[in-house]
Amino acid sequence: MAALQSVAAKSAASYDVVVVGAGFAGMYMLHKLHVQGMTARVFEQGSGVGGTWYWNRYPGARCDVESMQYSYSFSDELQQDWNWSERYAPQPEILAYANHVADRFNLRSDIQFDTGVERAEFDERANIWSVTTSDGKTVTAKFVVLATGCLSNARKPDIKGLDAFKGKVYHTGHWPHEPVDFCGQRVAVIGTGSSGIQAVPVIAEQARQLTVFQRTANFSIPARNAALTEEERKWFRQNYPEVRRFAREEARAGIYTEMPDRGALDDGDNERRSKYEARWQRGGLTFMSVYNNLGIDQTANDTDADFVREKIAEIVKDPETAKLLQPNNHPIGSKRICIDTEYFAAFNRPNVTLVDIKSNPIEEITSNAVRAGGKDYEVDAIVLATGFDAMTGSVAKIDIRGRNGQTLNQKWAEGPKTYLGLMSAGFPNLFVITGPGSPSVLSNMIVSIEQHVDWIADCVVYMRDRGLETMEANKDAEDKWVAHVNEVAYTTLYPQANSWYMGANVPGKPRIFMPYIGGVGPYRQICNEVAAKGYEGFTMAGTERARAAS
Ligand code: NA7
Repeated sequence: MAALQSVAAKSAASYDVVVVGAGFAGMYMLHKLHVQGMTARVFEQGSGVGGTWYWNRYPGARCDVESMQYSYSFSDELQQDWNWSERYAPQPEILAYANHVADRFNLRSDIQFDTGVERAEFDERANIWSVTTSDGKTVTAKFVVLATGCLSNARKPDIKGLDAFKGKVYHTGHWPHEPVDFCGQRVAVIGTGSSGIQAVPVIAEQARQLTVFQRTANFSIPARNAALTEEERKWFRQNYPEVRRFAREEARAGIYTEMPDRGALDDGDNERRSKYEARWQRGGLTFMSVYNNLGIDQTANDTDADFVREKIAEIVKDPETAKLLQPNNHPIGSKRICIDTEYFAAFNRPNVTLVDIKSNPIEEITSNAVRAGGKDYEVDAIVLATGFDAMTGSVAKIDIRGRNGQTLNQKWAEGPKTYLGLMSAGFPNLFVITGPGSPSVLSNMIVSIEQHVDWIADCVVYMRDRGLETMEANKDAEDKWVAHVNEVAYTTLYPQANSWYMGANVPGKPRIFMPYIGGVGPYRQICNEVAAKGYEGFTMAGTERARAAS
């Protein structure tokens, strides 16, 4: 590799690495590059760090992974110092944590805020990327790392008349920075995924009237959120080495929890019910790990789904509303399970109404109402909790051109193709953090982010040490990986749901199961083995020369 620039060359518009995005992935990537003495520039379209947690400021927004585990592990001092206040951190606290990390590790001076990356083009003669930003400037870099986030491209639905609505329209994924007060207002929430489910109970407390427009009922488990005690924090702090090791190496989803050793049908009805009840009382995402076959065996899954449907019927007083809220068109867990605080109970309030838009679709939005099934629901404000163009949406917004001028959008027209979710053939020195083809959104994101950043950072140092110019995924390795990702997905119940994992929430998006379902532990092992074999499946230009020299 033409000598990587020294830190002294920092002010030049040429860097070892350009990182796109200053969320948790981009921030840790920058920190690693600092440690390795590389020059880097991070471009971030928001005015601050935090990524998802910068944009998703809607009422009730909080993480669905427990705070003590949804946090960086790379610095023991950091994890010993930071005081999470609740079992599930609310958005403002996660954003404060992101800001603390940016300050503590001196990241800000290398982040350019309010700047989107619009184009990245690989120059095959010079082996260099040219990156053009929204301020009209172009910088060059040896490597580009896309830390663009999986749920960062908020999707506004194509509903007739939406732009003509006279009241305020909000999207949960693009919430205003100033406080939004719904007191005394009639509010519509469209969408009942994780964001809608978190927002509804909070908005219900403020609004005069809340109308929830539901297309698909979702499974949701009580979060049982509570203040963390000093004793709980202390337990984690003392046990972090094992908690983090387990999350990285053994867990499927990057979360420290029990690993079930039996299937749902191995227990009798009473035993099974009491286990579900215990997990329901405990609350949280690990509800799905009561048994080891809930994600793969339909009959086993039905026992779990039936339990949750019964719970919904117990909580919701009006039988008709309860029936509508009971999910019945996908296996439990085949869409990311939601966790909530009093979501179903919110429908017992006199000011909350559920409208089923599966059987009575929204026809249009008028200047003052949402019209569905021929009826006008007059509202003052509309909250779109309609999700994201997930996993690929933010990458697709950048005009990325690799070898022979091919764009990444052309290459991914029929679905994303990557080797290990890290690189795509034909796009040398371009890495994706938690990209499609890696465990990503099926895991505790911070565990997956740290694994990818460490792997990429090691790889860049490997190349620097050997004087290597380019690294690129081999087409055959990529094809095999894409086939493997699909094959594993189809051994599970996941593909049965019309989920954003499949791209099914975006009209016209190819239906491909995007994340790798093999589990973070096995996936990490695969990545480590690939690296140990001299980056098997990748071509590094100059490999032979470098090997001969060593
Ligand atoms: P999701 O999970 O994609 O949920 C979006 C919701 O919006 C879902 O209920 C959709 O119904 C609904 N939706 C989407 N488009 C429309 C239109 N056009 N009309 C009516 N309803 C619509 O996004 P979230 O933000 O809630 O959560 C994303 C992830 O963030 C979540 O999984 C966690 O990991 C955190 P549908 O199901 O498509 O029928």
